[in-house]
Amino acid sequence: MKRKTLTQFLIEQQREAGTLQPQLRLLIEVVARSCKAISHSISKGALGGVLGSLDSENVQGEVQKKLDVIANEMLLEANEWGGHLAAMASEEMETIHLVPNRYPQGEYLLLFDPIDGSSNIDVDLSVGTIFSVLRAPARVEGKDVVEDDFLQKGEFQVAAGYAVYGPQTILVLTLGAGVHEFTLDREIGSWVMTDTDMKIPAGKREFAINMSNARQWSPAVHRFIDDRVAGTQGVLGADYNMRWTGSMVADVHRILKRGGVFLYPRDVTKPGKVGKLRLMYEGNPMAMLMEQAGGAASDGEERIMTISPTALHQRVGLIMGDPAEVEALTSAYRN
Ligand code: P6P
Repeated sequence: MKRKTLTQFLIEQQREAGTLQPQLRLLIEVVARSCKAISHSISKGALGGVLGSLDSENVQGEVQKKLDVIANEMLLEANEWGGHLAAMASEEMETIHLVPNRYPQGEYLLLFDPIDGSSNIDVDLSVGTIFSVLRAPARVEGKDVVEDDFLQKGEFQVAAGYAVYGPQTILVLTLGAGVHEFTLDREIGSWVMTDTDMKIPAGKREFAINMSNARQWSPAVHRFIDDRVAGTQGVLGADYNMRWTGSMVADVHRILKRGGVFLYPRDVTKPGKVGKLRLMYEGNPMAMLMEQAGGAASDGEERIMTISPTALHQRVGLIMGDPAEVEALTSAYRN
C-alpha cells in the first residue's frame, strides 16, 4: 500500500475533515520543512561545525549550544514571510518575535523549543524540536501582538507536535483530532505517514525520571518511585523498568509508542522553583499530544492544559503518559 505524505494528509484534513484552515496548513508545512533542515544540520555533527556551545546563555540561564541558535534562526526565518503568523516565541529568546511589517500578518502564534535536550547533541544522542500553535488575537490596525497574547491555556492550542532526531527523523503532530506520525524519507525528502491515531499502550511498567533529583521530590513522588523500584517485592507486585534519555522529546516518543510515564516533578526544596520544564512550549504541546493519544498530563495538582499562564517562560512540574500512572501519582499528591 502506498504511504500517505504529510502534504496529502494535510490536504485531506483541509478538504474532507474541514479541520484545517489554509494558514494553519501552511504553518505546519513550513515548520515540518524547518525540521527537515534542522535534522540535516544535526546529522552533519562535527563535520558541519554545529557542535559545542557558545559563550552565551539563554533567558533560562542555560549555556546555548550552537545548534540551539542555528535551529532558532531557521524557524524564525522560515516562518516570518508566509503570512500565516502574527508572532513567535522561543525558549531561546527572552521576548516575542513579531513578524516584520514588510510581511503580511497571519492569524496564528507559534511557540517552540528549537532543540530540546541540546546537551545530547555533542554525544550523538537523540534531541528534538517541540512546537505549539495558538490563535492570535483579532487584528487591530496599528496594534501589535504583545506577550500577554501568548499567555493562553494549553487547551486553546490548535495544533502541537515535535520532531525527534534519532536513528530516524520522525514528526509527530496533532491538529486536535488524533496524533499522527511521519517518518522522513531522506531519499525523496518527504515526510511519510508511518502511524496514525496513535494511542498510548496501557499497562507498560516503565517510568522516566532523573533519579539524581530524588532529594528534591515530595513524599508522594518518593512513594510512587519507591513502589516501582520495589518491583515484585513491593505493594505493586510487579517489576518496573526505568529509562531517562535527557531529552523529553525522546522520552515522550517512547511513551507514545510503547507506554509508560514521564516525570519531571516540582522541586519541593525550592518553593519558588516549580520545576525545570517550561509550560508554554514544552508542557502544553506535550500535554495536548498525550491527551489526544489517550494519555494524561498533570503538574501534580491539575491538568497541564488548564493551567493559566502568567509568564512566557514559566516553569512547571510535569507528570505525563499512561493515564493510570498519572492518576496514581496525582491521587497520592491529594492524600
Ligand atoms: P536533566 C533538556 O534539557 C530538558 O529540558 C528535557 O528535554 C529533559 O527531559 C530534561 O531537561 C533533562 O533534565 O535535569 O535530567 O538534565
